[in-house]
Amino acid sequence: MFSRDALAYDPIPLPDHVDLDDAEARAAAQAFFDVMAQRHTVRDYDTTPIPRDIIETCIKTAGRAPSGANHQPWSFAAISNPDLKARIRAEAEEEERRFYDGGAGDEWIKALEPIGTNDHKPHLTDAPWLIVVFAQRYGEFEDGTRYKNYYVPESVGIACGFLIAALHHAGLSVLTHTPNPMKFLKGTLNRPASEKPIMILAVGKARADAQVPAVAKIKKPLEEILTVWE
Ligand code: IYR
Repeated sequence: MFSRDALAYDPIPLPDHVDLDDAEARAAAQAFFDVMAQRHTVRDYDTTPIPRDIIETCIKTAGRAPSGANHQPWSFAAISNPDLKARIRAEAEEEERRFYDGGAGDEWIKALEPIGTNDHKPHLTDAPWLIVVFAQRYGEFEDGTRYKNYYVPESVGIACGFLIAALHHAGLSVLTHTPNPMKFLKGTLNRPASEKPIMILAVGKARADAQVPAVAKIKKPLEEILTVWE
């Protein structure tokens, strides 16, 4: 997407300038907190299809994340095809069996106990969409020569945050799933050598009888996550 010619700095006036007064900003901050505080990681999905355009708009939002040198080092695969979802589930479960059968080590398995996870991943076929996020370790010009990307994990992490927030805002539930290792996704989804799978998001509506682990409601209080110097 980048051309080697368009490298000059060309400042333009800030588009979409926002100027809220303090009261408006306070109300907006609180309203967004209230929305995001209702986000829960969900493993029990309703199989009802979700229209593709909603997923596309949320991925466009992810694409508005800031990134190192604006290189946007991410790509997304959105999968509703039942056969492909089944294949990804089978491959992920195979990795997870190894993980839970000892690959993870005792400390990791103990840390996961209150979350209640195991190698059974029905959400990967129940959820109407899987979104696989890839990081581009380097970019390529049209002639095939490579350019470096910068702050790739940070940039892709921010894009994932935007995506999860966008999906939640659209009334959809998400599970961030990271089979370990997940290299198989590269072959299954036919990605170029530059791309590394980062996570699978299972996306859809939570089932009416969906459950979450009680421990998920325990969030660190502000005093524990913030220090202020005024
Ligand atoms: N990938 C495994 C294990 C797992 C690891 C962490 I860290 C979690 O927060 C949850 C699960 C799995 O998906 O079961």
